[in-house]
Amino acid sequence: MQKLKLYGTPLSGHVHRVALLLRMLDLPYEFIEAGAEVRQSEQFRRLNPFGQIPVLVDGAQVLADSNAILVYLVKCYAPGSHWLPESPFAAAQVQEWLSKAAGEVRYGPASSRLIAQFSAPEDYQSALAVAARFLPQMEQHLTDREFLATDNATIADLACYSYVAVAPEGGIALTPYPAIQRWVARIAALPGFFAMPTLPEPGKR
Ligand SMILES: N[C@@H](CCC(=O)N[C@@H](CS)C(=O)NCC(=O)O)C(=O)O
Repeated sequence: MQKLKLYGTPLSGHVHRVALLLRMLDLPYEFIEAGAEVRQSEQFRRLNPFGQIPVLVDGAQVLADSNAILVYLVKCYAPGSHWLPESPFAAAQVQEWLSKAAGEVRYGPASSRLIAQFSAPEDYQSALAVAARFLPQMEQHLTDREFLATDNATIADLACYSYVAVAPEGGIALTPYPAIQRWVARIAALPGFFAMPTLPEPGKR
């Protein structure tokens, strides 16, 4: 039995970012499929009262929220590593992009994919507008940088990666953003990387 248990579904970018870090840190874990029915169960609500995935169970510790889990994993299993630098400035840069992952990425590219692929009751025009403001800023930021927060890959890159990489599945092309595309390829070349299962782009079914 694995010590680390990850509750999730393979198509969730929030789950994927955690699974990516687990694999990149070479940490064995048990993946427990937690679809809508499981998430509504009393047993799952005891793990996360918000009823959301991912949830990570590490022995007696139960953690929810993907970005919080990323911080926890580095602090426990790779402290002082490039994934989450200690210096105040670098740590703040990482936090800035973790916030963008939970803000602009969630309500832009992730929302458009949720609507296009899973008919989520969210506003498609609003999601496109958020993405149309955010992606050019991200493109500009990456024009002369390899990674988002420091010279090395950090948890901020993983947090932003999953939903930005699959933006076309929500009807948002990445072709206008060559620096983002190069960054996507850079993350995909990191040891331990694995891709999310792909979904057909809207209009290409
Ligand atoms: N802030 C949370 C958001 C997680 C989230 O939205 N998970 C989705 C799947 S991608 C979920 O569980 N949705 C079900 C629900 O909200 O009821 C995180 O970063 O983990």
